[in-house]
Amino acid sequence: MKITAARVIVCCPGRNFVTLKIETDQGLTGVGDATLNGRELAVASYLQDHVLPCLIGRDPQQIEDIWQYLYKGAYWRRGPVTMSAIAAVDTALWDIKAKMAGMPLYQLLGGRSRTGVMVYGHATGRDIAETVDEVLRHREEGYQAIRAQSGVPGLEKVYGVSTTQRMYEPADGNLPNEHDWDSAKYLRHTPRLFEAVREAVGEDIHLLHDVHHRLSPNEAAQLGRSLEPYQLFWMEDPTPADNPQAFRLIRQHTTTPLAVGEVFNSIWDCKLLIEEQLIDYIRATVTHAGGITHLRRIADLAALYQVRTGCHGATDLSPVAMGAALHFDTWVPNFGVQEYMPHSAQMLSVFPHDWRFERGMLYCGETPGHGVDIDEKLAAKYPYQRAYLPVNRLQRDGTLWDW
Ligand code: EZ4
Ligand code: CO
Repeated sequence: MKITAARVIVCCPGRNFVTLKIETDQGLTGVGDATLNGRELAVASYLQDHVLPCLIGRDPQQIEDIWQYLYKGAYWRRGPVTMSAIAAVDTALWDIKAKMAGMPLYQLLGGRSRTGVMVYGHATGRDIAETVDEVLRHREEGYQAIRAQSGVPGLEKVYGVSTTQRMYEPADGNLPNEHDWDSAKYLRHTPRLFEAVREAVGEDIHLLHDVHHRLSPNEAAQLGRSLEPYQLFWMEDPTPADNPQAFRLIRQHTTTPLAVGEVFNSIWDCKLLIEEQLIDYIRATVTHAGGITHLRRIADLAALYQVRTGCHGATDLSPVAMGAALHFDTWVPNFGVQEYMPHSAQMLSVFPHDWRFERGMLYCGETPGHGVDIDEKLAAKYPYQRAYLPVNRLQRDGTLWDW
């Protein structure tokens, strides 16, 4: 069996997606997601100019060898661009292999560990009252786990809170927008938010919160402590994990569970955090951490230390990534939760898929492969539009801050 063609499709049905499609001499095709929010064309070029020429003629069944070839063979290992490109190839190859076997991907991985995938939704509001309403609305829709974010008094724009609409799109500017930040205001406000949310929603709903890398380790420890009465499912990205040792300090001071890893690309980013049991959930996902082949390795390492998975699932992970993630989640023994930020109808229309949402759960389908394809004709109607994630500056003096 041979790979006969491979194409990179960049489209913008409401947001940018980079998709790889691989064709074989036996008529089977596979797709993989390579979207790197705000840096899409770098991955498209990496694939198009440097990876695809090496794929033509190879046996698509050799998933492991192709993974090693692209990872070790480049000499320049890791990094988001490289690992997203490898992920797209890997996901497309698993799609092909599962189609060859006539099985949904989760069967090929080892079979079903659960009936469905618990997801958490995003409840955001400009103030506490709006966030409480959104949390209650999610509960009505059947969500068992809900992430709560709200505007902070005195700050104009903060992470995850749109001033104009209910949903937010992380990459919201044709040039980077600027947000403002003040850790003291945020630290005062957030326990009040969770006091109100917990009071309104009762004890049975899992509550999550994303700090988005903005606190120092000591501030993160303070926040974790102040949130303990509200029994969070997790506190996400409390401080940048560039220095994983920083989590020792947070861990010593709070029992609020910690989740990290949406910007991780490799098992090496996860190693110390997992081995020292400094986190409870690892958020690496298929697209940015080297595909199914590498994510499985991360999950197996995590399982040794009772760390569970919590795959990133914002809208910049395409419906293809969601399909692959759901097969992974259905199989992985140490599953925790899956993030779910619904795509728009327009985005979904470009990616025919068989996964479905029902009352707080996502279910992968039974179609052979990962169950997601791309409608290339429709994709061609939505050309790439430059879009950036915002940057974050301290309100006090404009110092560029973590986003
Ligand atoms: O900011 O996916 O938990 N989810 C998140 C996301 C990220 C975006 C970045 O592209 O933090 O909203
Ligand atoms: Co996050």
